[in-house]
Amino acid sequence: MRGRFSRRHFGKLAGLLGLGMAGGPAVAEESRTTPTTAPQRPASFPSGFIWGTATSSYQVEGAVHEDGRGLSIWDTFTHTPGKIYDNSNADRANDHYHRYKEDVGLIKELGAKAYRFSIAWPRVFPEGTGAPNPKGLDFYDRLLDELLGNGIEPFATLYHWDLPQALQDSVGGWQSADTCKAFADYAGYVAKRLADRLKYIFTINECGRFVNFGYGIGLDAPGLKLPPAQVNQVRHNVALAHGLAVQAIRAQGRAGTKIGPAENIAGCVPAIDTPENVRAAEIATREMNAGFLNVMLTGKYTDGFLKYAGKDAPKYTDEELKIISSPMDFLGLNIYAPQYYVVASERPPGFDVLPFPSSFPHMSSDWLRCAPETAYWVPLLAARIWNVETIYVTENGTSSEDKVSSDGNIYDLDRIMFLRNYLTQLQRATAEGVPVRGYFLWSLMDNFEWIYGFEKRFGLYHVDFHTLRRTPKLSASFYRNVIAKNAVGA
Ligand code: PNW
Repeated sequence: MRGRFSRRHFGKLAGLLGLGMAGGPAVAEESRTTPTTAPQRPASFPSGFIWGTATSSYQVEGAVHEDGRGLSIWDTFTHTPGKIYDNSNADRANDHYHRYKEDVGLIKELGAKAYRFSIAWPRVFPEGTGAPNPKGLDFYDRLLDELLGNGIEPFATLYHWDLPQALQDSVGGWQSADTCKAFADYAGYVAKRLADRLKYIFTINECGRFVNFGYGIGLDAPGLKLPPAQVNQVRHNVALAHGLAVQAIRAQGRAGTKIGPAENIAGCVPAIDTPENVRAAEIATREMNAGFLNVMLTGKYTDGFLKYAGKDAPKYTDEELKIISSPMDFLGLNIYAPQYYVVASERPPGFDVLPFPSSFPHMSSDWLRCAPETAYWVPLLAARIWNVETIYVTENGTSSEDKVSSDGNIYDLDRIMFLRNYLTQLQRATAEGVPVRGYFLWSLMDNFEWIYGFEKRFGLYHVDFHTLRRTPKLSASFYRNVIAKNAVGA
């Protein structure tokens, strides 16, 4: 062995990394002989809990010019100078398009039984609408077979931000209801073609993020800074597209296909968990998610939302609200950081939002505040407010510096700390009966992190973006252990 570890240390590490080294038990003599109190009870998840990992098409596939794929707004955006921090693009990314078999092998190595990926709309309809590309679904056909052949359940997202550029050019993308119609056609087509093997479909990933960042403040593709009334109309159109897609999948797919969104719910956490603050967090969660989740699940915009929007409120019909709230089968929640800590207030609507102190800890991405209790409160409040019976955590994970050590390993202890704490809180929720049925760790492997390019790494597997070699980080061993035990702390 190389490096500065003693043999005993190395044995321990090797054990952790699952290297099967004959290092001997790395347990100090005294701890073997000291009488212990009752063994620590592992915090188990419900039986049948689905453990998975996640990626998205533009972030991993590469092969942007292959097999008739059209351009997406992210191709255009990344090739516009100044938009991406490290001036990179995802033309090649992880080359998952060609290496998917190896990548399915990585999922299998973790023992995960589910994989959330996304389908690139411009592969299927290069112009967004009109004639489908005859080769457009071939890759996903192969991927589905490979996953199922390895005992991994596919969960596909239809829209993870790669809007066909043609729709942006012709009708202004999500500014137009024509895009909602095109999305529904695409959703129906995918369902018709793949529903024999694809049983779980997420409509849209993180409406909240791409509407605000893409159309409001211009940081994400397509880079627009529209006035509030137009952003609200985009928001409404996206919600409508979700509802139309649900209907199209029901109409053209198979009975029993499960459908839902994968939303970055604006998580509102009680600052101190008194009954009054918990009630305040509930009110806040409803109001802060009025534009997407609440309207999708109730068919109404809240009074607060409409009052706040005032003259800038979106234009809509009652019929559209019905479509938006088409019944779903589950709620998918991306859970990273809390949006707000709240306390009760005497003033309507009954909560106050507290400012974050600058010393609040965050992970390697500065927006990713480390607040494990988010994984407890967010699903609990969502289930309570909207009375949902099935929740999937569709994303959770963290970026980390992930330096490769001199011994070739990546000791991402901060990621393990993050996951251990978030999963402990998630387990607490399931133990109290919150209906979380599965968890998708973001991400299977390092990939193109949008405006941060390749600078931010979220993977369980490290990717060398020169050689494209995948290497498990220590957190991959951590997650494998969680999955094997169906528990944290075991
Ligand atoms: C999500 N924020 O994006 C996306 O669904 C993934 O594609 C992405 O790679 C992952 O989370 C990690 O970033 C987010 O600023 C981007 O709060 C930014 C935020 C949240 C989610």
